[in-house]
Amino acid sequence: MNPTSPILLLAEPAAAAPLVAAIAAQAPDLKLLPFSRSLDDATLAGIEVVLGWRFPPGLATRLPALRWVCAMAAGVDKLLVPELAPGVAVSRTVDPDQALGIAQYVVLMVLRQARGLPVYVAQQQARQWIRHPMAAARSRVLVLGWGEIGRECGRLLAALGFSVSGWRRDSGPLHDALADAEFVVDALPLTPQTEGLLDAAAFAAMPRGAYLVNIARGGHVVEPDLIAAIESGHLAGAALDVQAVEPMTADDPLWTVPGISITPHIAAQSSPDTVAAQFLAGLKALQAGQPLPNAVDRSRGY
Ligand code: OXD
Repeated sequence: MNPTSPILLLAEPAAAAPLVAAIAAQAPDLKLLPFSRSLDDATLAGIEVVLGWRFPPGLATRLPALRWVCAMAAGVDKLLVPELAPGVAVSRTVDPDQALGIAQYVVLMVLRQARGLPVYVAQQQARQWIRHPMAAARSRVLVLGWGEIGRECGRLLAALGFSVSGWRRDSGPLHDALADAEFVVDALPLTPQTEGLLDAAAFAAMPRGAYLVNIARGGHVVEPDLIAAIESGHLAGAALDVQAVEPMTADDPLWTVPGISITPHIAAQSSPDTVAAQFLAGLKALQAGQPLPNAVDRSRGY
C-alpha cells in the first residue's frame, strides 16, 4: 500500500467529526480526505482505502486502486454497491457497547408494550385511574438475526424473564418461527435475501396481538403491509428505529399510525474511539498483508 495515499472518508462532515478527532488522536499522521463532488479523477485514482457509511452513486467506478472499504457502522448494505470491484475487501465495525445500547432500546420497547404502558399513558391523558390485571411479562420473543447484536438483545431479554429464541437463515422456515412469537425483534442484516422479508404473509403468520421491534433496516419491512396489519388489529403495533426512507419525510404514513412508535435510527451508535481503533487495526493488517478483522463475506452481504 502506498503510505502517502489518503483515506477517503465517505460521511457527512458534521456527523464524522468525532470519528475524525478519534483517528487524529490515535494516528496523528494519517491523512483523511473527506469526499466532495469536486475531487478529480487523478486524486480518486490514488485512493486505496475508503472509510464510511455509504457510497455516493457512481463513485466506486472512479476508484481503480481501491483495496479496502471499512464501514464505520455495523451494517454494510449501503457500501456493497454492485459496481464495487470483486477483489475489494469490505469490513465493518463490531462494537460491543453499541450492541448493548441497541439491546437496551429493544428491552425498553418490549417491556413498554408487554407491561401495557401505552394504555396507562393514554389513561393519564384522560385522567382515568383504572387498574388492569397484569401478570409478570414472560412473553415469547423471537429475535431475527443471531449475530453480535441479536444475541445481545436475546441475552438481556432472557435475563428479564422473557422466553427468547433466535432465528437465522439456516434455522428453518421463518413463518413457522413467527407463528409462536408474541414479540419479533428484527436484528438481521439487509441483503437481497432479507429485503422485504417482513411482508403481509409474515405478519399474517404472527399471532394476533404480536408486536414488532425493528432495530435493523427499514428495507426488511414492507411498510404498507405493516400499516395494514396494525390497522386491521392483527398486530398490536411496532417500534421502528429504522425506516425504509431515512430521514423520514413529513408526509410518511408511518408517523400517524396508532400503535407505531418511531425513533430516528438512534437505538445506539458505535463509539468513535472504537471505530477508530478497529479501523487502524484493519489498516495495519492490510499493510502487513494479514487477514482483516471483522471482514464481511461479500457473497452473503454481512
Ligand atoms: C448501523 C449502525 O449499521 O448504526 O445502522 O451502526
